[in-house]
Amino acid sequence: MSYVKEALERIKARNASEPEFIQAVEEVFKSLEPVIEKHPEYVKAKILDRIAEPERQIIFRVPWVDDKGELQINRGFRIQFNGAIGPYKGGLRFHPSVYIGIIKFLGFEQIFKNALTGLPIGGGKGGSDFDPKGKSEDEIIRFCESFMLELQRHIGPDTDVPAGDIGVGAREIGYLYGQYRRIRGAFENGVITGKGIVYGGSLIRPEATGYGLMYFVHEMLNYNGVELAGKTIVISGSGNVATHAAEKAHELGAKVVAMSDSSGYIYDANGVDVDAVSRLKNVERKRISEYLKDHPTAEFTEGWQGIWSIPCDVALPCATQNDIDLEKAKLLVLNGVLAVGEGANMPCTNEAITYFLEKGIYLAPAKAANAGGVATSALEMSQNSQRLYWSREEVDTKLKGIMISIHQHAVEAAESYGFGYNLVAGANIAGFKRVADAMVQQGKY
Ligand code: NDP
Ligand code: 2IT
Repeated sequence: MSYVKEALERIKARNASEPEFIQAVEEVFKSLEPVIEKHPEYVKAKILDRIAEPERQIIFRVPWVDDKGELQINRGFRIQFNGAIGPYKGGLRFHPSVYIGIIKFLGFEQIFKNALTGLPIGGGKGGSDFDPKGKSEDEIIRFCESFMLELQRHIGPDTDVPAGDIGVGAREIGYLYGQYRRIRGAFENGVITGKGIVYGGSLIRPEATGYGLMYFVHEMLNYNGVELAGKTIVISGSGNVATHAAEKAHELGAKVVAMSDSSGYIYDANGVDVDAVSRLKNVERKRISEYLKDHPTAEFTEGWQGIWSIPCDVALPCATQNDIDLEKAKLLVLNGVLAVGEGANMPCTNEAITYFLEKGIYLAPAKAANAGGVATSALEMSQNSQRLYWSREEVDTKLKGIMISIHQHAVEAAESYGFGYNLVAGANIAGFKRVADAMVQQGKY
């Protein structure tokens, strides 16, 4: 048996109760056979066994008092997965589905994504099973303060730098940083990214994941001689990533006809009014069905899973993991989809990915296509270290350059290991090699 297969068997046996983590590992390892064959030093260093075992996992109690005066207990997580190329870096997810397997899959993906940006950031992830939905502002503050009271002892601008993810946006980052600053008694704002502009956030960071996704998809299509302008797009989700991807898609001349939240999806043949969705979901915190109040010709369908039955040229899953399975992938292909851009982390199952690749669909894999968010977080860290602010244009130009260079590196890595134009394999290989080389050069840890 090859070293890749042997290591995978060991990792599966050790993490049997974490299916999402195993899925993420299998997806990466699938691309690595020819790399391991060419690099015996990786086998000698047991690099696959090491890379799939987090350097450190922290699980903690988060007690907080709700508005009725009742004590609530949530579970907090931070996984410092790999620090070989920089301080641990990755978001915090607050969602009731969070458990160790979700944080591990996200942290594992983050290692390679961060390496692909070319910036000095290691892989980490954290979060809680806390559900922000329906909570009052005071409850959110009390939860964030309690969460940070414990987390603060494990993070710092040069050790581990969190940011947002599902359920954690600028509001939560503000409360988390406020508590960190109060405990430390110092203005170390490089400790967290996605901050408000007035206290050290970077311009373009809120938009970066969605914009970066569109820069990547545009580059992928352009490289293959296909125009993005004029294409019909379906986007799942209506949070940070989805709304900024939709905004940039319209700017680039494409038409977004459908978006969703966890309750259902809207279809608007005139093109979705992105400002309206963004206000509804991210400011008023309402359900997406309310879109119909001001857009009476649009349609709402209950249930978020049906969105992929809408015919489109480009599908952008920007909500959560395992959104597109084999069945939905078949439906999309049947309806003529040309390209899929993964804005969320692991939104396609491994069977769906294989199917899209077999059918010649251009597939922009998450760890490359959504890397613009964390890349701009690293740019925020640079500005904080310099105690300077860069202009909107400067950050946006850097972001665009990073997305184009990730595409180029993925193309080259895939070609040099015999995969042809396969960005899934290319992103896995390019990200993996940077981290593996750093690990080998640093000894046996
Ligand atoms: P948000 O919390 O802003 O938005 C999440 C969106 O997905 C909401 O519209 C939510 O609906 C919807 N959703 C539908 N089903 C689910 C489900 N089962 N679980 C959770 N959400 C669901 O998150 P982001 O936009 O920040 O993140 C979206 C995806 O992008 C995630 O996979 C995240 O890991 C990834 N990502 C985020 C980055 C960032 O910078 N924020 C960077 C790179 C990747 P509802 O409102 O009904 O809950
Ligand atoms: O999945 C991701 O890359 C993020 N949630 C962003 C992480 C970050 O540190 O900006």
